[in-house]
Amino acid sequence: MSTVERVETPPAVEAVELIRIRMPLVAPFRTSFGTQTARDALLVHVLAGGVEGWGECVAMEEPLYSSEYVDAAEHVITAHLLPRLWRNGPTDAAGVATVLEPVKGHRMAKAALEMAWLDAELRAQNRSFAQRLGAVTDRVRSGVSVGIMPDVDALLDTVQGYLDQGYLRIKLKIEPGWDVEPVRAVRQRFGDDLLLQVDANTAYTLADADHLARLDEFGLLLIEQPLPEEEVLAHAKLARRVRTPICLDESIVSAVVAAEAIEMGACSIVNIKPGRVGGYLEAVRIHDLCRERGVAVWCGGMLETGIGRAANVALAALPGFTLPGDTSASDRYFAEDITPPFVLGDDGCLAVPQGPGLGVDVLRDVVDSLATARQTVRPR
Ligand code: SMG
Ligand code: MG
Repeated sequence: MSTVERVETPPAVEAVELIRIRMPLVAPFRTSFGTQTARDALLVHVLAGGVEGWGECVAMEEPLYSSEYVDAAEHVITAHLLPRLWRNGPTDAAGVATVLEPVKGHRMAKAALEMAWLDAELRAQNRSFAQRLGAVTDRVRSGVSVGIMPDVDALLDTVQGYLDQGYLRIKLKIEPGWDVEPVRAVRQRFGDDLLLQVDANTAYTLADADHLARLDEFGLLLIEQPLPEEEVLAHAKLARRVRTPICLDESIVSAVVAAEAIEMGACSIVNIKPGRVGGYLEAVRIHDLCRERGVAVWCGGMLETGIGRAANVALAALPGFTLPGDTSASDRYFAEDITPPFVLGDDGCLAVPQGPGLGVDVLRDVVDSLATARQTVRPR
């Protein structure tokens, strides 16, 4: 069982710096809900008794992946979450979620704070995220998520490029009108051994079940989140009409929902994203319950900077993460990252950071050069 324990004396956080950065993506990334050309990320930098901690909020610029978006996350952090944490007095990282529990939703905002608290606490204890979360390996297998392309030729070129780099699994973004044909083309070109899966980001309805069943002939690892977030039961009905395993992403917002979705038969695989579920400690709980039930999990991605990537890679080193994740190398996203870059090894893996806390140095000059706004919040 993974360790989610408390410390004796939590460091008192005396200031929280909220930094917004804008990082251009190396290529536009199109999904069923829109096209992104830059990552507008919110960083949380806490100072606590001589140690610092970093967190990253994965909310996007617009509320299109889910209801959260970065301006709202920053607002709820300053207006509601930090005031509760200050009022409570020193809180260890495992207590952050409990203190913030009365505030409904806003899981990505809560997760960013818990992450920064965890980083500070672990740096003070000279322990790594990997140790704290329960990692059992020091390298994690990397897949890559491939956006919707203008045409099939462009898609095949892009997939070829990623395979040449050594990625071990390809995920194709799909939507109505861009599904069976691109999947067929990739399968035909790269063969049956390619680990291949698709992600619809909620773009279909249960009425599309027969159409989605046409993907069955391509031997996909999974179909990720074909139906809307709230339609968990509909996913269970769909799962009975397609042979390809259903994996849930957007729908799984907590360990409770994960347990119910599995019991309902709505998914046989879970994409774990710590931001979506309120933090790394809840992510570990979902990992644990999936493992108990024999449900495979893999680590999702939200176009994280090196800060979020460091923690994701540590999480993906837990034993239940049996499928390659959307934990790609830094250069898949950015020309310049805000930590030393994560580089894909010859084995198609990323190395799990081993140093204290996140185990990566934040390049403060790069952060400053990308910053679009910042504010410092202190207890009153
Ligand atoms: O970080 O490599 C990444 C992105 C992986 O496809 C990815 N994420 O639904 O799983 C998903 C999407 C959400 C973000 S799309 C902008
Ligand atoms: Mg997804």
